[in-house]
Amino acid sequence: MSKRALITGITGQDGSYLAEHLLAQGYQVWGLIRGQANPRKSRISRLASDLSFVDGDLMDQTSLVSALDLVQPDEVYNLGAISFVPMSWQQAELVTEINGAGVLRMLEAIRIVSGLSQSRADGSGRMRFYQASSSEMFGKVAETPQSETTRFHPRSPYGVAKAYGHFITRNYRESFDLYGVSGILFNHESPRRGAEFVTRKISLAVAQIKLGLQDKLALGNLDAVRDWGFAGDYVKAMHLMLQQDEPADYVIGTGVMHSVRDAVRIAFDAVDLNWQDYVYIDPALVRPAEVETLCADSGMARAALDWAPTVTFEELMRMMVEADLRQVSREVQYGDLLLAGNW
Ligand code: NAP
Ligand code: G4F
Repeated sequence: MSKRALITGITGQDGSYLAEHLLAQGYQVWGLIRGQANPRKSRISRLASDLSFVDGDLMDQTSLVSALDLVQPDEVYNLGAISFVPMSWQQAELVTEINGAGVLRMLEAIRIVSGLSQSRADGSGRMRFYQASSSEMFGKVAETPQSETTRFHPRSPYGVAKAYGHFITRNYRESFDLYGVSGILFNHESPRRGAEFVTRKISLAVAQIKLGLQDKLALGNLDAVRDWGFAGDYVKAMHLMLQQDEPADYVIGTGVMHSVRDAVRIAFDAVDLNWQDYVYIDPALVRPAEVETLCADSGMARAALDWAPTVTFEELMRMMVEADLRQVSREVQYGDLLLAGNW
């Protein structure tokens, strides 16, 4: 019998790569879809035609119970969230509801559908739960690099909500013996990354500038440093975490730091342009409280999961620029409006 997985956040970057990975492993995969006519459903359906869908929303407890009852998954991957950090200062309450309380709703749905006492039972056959925690929880970092034992100091309402989701997952593991793990993932990108995030904003702008469709690129803090990896590598770590005998939380990253300035330079170099001719600073894009640096110590995941990243940052940025050059050229050729969300 093939395993069954339910993924929230199926229409997002990670949901798409995880669905492809699980389908390739022989899983039956369901994606939780919210909204009346979610326009991103057709995009993920095109990529993964064997995928099934079930309606639901992390804001709606009953819909999660119904979805789990219908699908009866072996594994639940909770990737659904408002993931753009600046939005969390604009709509802090909504972000807290989805990214924080939404985790609690899913954990409760698992308890309800499993039978409230079952989650204390022998452990075989119980639903396993993955929570998408974030390096944003480290915020104003207490040490470098950051590991599973580094204390949290989140710098945004997003980071605070993710810290709640992290601790409630751990608490349900300790309170109810629920098989729940959190992956503390550092920034991961791909050609499927949303156009609002800095790497994709850069790769898309570079493609448009190269093709004569854009003059300048406005950015915020060029000195911010991140540990950036490839999303296709990181979803494999999510899956591995749920295959372990004992549930535990893991840090996932490359251990290599780069600045936003590095990202810009590599991307413009890829098309033989000098970034200083095009990039300017827009103070409105600087955040009220910044996470200045992040760097992962993934020693535990490398040892216990045998996981390692396969794509360097330079390769990643070039991959994204090349993908955007192809996409923008196609859109010019066919006279479409620029649909940055198209994969
Ligand atoms: P993404 O591309 O922004 O996707 C977010 C997903 O969440 C979308 O499918 C969205 O669906 C869904 N969603 C939003 N509100 C929802 C709600 N109320 N109920 C159910 N689903 C909802 O994000 P991503 O980059 O794939 O990241 C996946 C997860 O990992 C997120 O939880 C993110 O916070 C976390 N994370 C990401 C990174 C990273 O670098 N990418 C690092 C650490 C942690 P709609 O189509 O309905 O909007
Ligand atoms: O690409 P970003 O928006 O990603 P950020 O804020 O690090 O968050 C991402 O990674 C987290 C993991 O640590 C996830 F939890 C979260 O869901 C998301 O996927 O910004 C990266 C850096 C920031 O320091 C930002 O200030 O780039 C800096 N930056 C400079 N100019 C900019 C810009 N970021 C954006 N989005 N746009 C700019 O113009």
